[in-house]
Amino acid sequence: MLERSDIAENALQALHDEDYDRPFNTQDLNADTLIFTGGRQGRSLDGDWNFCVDLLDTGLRQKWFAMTPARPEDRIEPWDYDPHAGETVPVPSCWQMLKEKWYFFEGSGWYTRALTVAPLGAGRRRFLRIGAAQYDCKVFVNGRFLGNHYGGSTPFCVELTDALAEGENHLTLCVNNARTRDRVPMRNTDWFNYGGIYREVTLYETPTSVVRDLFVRLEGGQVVASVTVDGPADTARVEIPGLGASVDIPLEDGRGTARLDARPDLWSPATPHLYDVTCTAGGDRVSDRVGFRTIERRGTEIVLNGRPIFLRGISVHEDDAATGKCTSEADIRRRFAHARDLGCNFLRLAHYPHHERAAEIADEMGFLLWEEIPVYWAIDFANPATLRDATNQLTELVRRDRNRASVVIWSIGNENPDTDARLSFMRKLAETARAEDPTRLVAAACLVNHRKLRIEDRLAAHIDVIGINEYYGWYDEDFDELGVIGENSAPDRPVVISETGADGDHEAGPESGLFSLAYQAEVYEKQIATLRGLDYVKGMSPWILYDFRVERRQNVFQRGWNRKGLIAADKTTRKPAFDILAAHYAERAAEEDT
Ligand code: GCB
Repeated sequence: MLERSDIAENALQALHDEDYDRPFNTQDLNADTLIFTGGRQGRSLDGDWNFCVDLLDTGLRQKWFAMTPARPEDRIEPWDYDPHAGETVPVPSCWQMLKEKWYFFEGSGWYTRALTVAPLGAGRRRFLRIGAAQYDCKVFVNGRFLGNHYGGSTPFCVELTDALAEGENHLTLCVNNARTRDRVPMRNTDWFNYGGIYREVTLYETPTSVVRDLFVRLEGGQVVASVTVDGPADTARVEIPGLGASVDIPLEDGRGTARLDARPDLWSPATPHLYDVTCTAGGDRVSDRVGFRTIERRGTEIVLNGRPIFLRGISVHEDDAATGKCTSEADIRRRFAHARDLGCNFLRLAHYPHHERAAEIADEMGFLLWEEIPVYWAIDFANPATLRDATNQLTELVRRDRNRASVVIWSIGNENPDTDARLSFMRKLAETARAEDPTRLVAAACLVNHRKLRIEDRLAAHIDVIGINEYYGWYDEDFDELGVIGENSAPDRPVVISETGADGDHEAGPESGLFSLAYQAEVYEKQIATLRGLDYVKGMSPWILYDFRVERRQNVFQRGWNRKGLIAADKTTRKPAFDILAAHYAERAAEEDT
């Protein structure tokens, strides 16, 4: 083999080096490198990108990212993929949804596009923001490695100030969706492992001082704003014109917090008041629409703006038959419209951070939200690298959405085994959630102790709301045990039934019994009747609004789908259980009004 250029410095080494990816697994694009983007005018980089799947990671081994555009006849060495030529795919998208042969593909996907920019003025900076890429994303510009992000559902930013030259540049993203034991989630999930850049990609230009973070909230009865600025600014000004309020915040090491003298009308599902907030610092300017409300736990009550509330909820995945995990404004609005038809005031956005538009729309429409990170099932709790990844995903989610009044609960895990390692891991996550945001409740979806038939989980002492996933009438056949659990348990804090339900196949399901629509409806009826008698149950989010795609469900009724939806995967066909839950929520809502 000849050695002709420095791309693959040594072609044989590229074949033999099994540490080829180590330099690129830096995880240095994380919560601390985010910039605040509310109110910024960005340049969309969505659209067609060159694309290639790469099962063997040949691209990292051979350094495809370092290839420059050339005509085939001008190249001096053979190549296995030309990132500047070949087929294109739309961004955002999930590759599974684009070609049948990519349906089960798990590995690296290479995205490349040209990016032409004007000269950057003196004292200006550029940042690239990727809304989400599943799961590991490595960023290269003009052949240079600029950073790596782990976590499939949170945004990340990379500074391009020094990396882009005037004129044409080449941006390459290597996105890898391989499931591994140490990740968050780990290898086994009950939702589909999509891959790709499936949320928006945007280029922002800022002054030297850039607002990295803005957190505005009601705390201790006062409106409080915290700002983080990267750059020479020594004060930040926060204004809420609708309240005639403003404050100059002195910055120390780029950070500052101050109170505003303001009396906002409170945000609630019935009165979703929002206020424009602007923040200026060193020539940079960002803005947001913020609602103000309180949420707390008092004994076994969940208390919104001083009044106990029952969460009439539904769980929802970000999944679509045609686009996978790639969503749209219309898709999100349809989800909320269906939730409204059900009579919900609450949604559980399972099991990972959904698109940020969801919480913005919930703010406008007046829904309460449970947001979650994918600490799901048997995460590698003893592994510090896994904790680091989970902590970063949680921090990115909280920083992205902590100005959203709709978000009332940060959920740090789902159905994890009650081990010492898990308890230590989850306590640290609860601490992170509270340190980043002391104004919301922390929850986790726990399991009931089936042996002792009661709600019992050591994590409960460290969270505010105990989520309980229980499937009496489905996975647990003896329905009567649910009543026994109810009697045996005396939790000292609110319980939300974060999941319950049953599969019902609307196309091929039998007339009766498991997988029939009739059986699904019966489970809902029985669940509602039993849960109604449990005083400490302060909400429910049954599983789930729509049927969703998943690899591990392959019986004749499932056919690759979890069929517990109240509505089928077409997002149109309602199953009978939908009306049963809607009738229950109508009753509950009427009781609250009286
Ligand atoms: C659960 C999980 C959820 C599953 C669901 C089911 O307990 O939390 O992710 O999809 O059950 O349908 O089994």
